[in-house]
Amino acid sequence: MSNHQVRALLAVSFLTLLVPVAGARGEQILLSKYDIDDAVLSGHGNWAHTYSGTITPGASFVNFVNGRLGTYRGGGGTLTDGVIGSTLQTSQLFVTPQATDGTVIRPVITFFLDAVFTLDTIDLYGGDIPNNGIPGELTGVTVTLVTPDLSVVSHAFQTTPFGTVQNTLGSLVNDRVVLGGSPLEGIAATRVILSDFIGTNSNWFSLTEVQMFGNRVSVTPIPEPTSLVLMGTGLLALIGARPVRRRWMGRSSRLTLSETFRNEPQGA
Ligand SMILES: [Ca+2]
Repeated sequence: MSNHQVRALLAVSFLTLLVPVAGARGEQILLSKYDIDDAVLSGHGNWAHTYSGTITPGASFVNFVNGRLGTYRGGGGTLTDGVIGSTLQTSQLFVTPQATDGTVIRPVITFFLDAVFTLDTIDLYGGDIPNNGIPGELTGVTVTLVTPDLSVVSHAFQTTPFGTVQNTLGSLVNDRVVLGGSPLEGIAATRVILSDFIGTNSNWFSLTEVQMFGNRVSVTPIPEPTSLVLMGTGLLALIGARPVRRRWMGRSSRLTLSETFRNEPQGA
């Protein structure tokens, strides 16, 4: 074996060491709170859920029975309480893409992470309700990662059923999103947005718990514009009236975030 071949072999071996083990899962990420656009208020179709944040009721609709949309902000509840529900009263019912009266309904759920993470897995638990056909019918979802500097990266995923409980249609009631090998692999995020849910029974799907796994990333916090303005004021006082370079002006991706979604998520 020539020296060149040895060097190439060593390089390949080193790279192999750097590649994460397939299927390896990082730590479970604490989801401190979540917002929802186009939630269906608790009680529709006798399904119930809890939410601790503010709930702003929206349009009424008819989807076989009466229902009402709501905008949820700044709280936690059924989706992150650590309980895998086994009843209609412990799993949140969603409607998409539209109700039977034609009302367009596009749920968007924004999860706020307690730190910066790269994600490897998102588990969507539908509810261990074997005598119902709604949990587990999801087949796809779009995942959007919001980075610490508020740029966004999205990818549409097909989900993989997992677990042991089947619904009345024979589908496993849980669905998994694997980010490894996707364009979202290795991207550091502070928020995770789920939207464009595909796969329903009639036009319903359900979630009783959402769990995310990944690796904690160490980053230098980026000052918010307000603190930069304050810092700029202090600098101006120190150095007179010389203009201060406003490096945050380059963060045009902030526009992308609010343009992508109708309401920019609040909080962290
Ligand atoms: Ca739960």
